Amino acid sequence: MTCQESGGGKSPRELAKACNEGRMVKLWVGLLTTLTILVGHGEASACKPELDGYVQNLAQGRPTFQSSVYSHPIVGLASNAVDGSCNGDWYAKSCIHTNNDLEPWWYVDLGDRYGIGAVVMKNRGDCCGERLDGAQVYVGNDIADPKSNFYCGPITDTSLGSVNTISCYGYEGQYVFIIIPGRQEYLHICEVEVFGIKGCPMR
Ligand SMILES: [Ca+2]
Repeated sequence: MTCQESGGGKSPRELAKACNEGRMVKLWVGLLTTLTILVGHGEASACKPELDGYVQNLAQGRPTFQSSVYSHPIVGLASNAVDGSCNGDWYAKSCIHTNNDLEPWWYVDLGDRYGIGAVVMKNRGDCCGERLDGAQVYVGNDIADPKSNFYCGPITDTSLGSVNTISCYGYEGQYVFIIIPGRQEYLHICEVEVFGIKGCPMR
């Protein structure tokens, strides 16, 4: 239900209330579904295969960018994190990899503004999972200063092949950023899935 569809002679205040209530239900259904699904460490194509066909992964196939590309025969392009493969093996050529940058970053352009319920991240499974320690997820519309956007939360599980689900509480944005703040580090991620809805902004 959009703001317009929920009209019917309601005042702007009533409209906003109805819209937000409708969006809250949708967001919480999606979010709770995401959060309650068991974390998988396998090599399924989707990081959350149970969500296929239920909620759309907004990130898959969208334009992506990162602070640098690691020089290696296997090329860790930014797009590898939205290629639809959750394979955590670097040698499967489906992970991103930056250089040892100061505060390395990656982001995806969703093409439009969405209320983001959750971001799912697949860590590398064959090596070096601890490099994601302290990585942060942001959502918003400012690509010039990513850390000025809404801070969803940190990566908490850096074990090999881990799948982290970070809630963004329905905050609206076109871009989802992943940053390792405050140190020099390699950033590698094997897949990022973004779940949310389009509609009137919550914030
Ligand atoms: Ca991938």
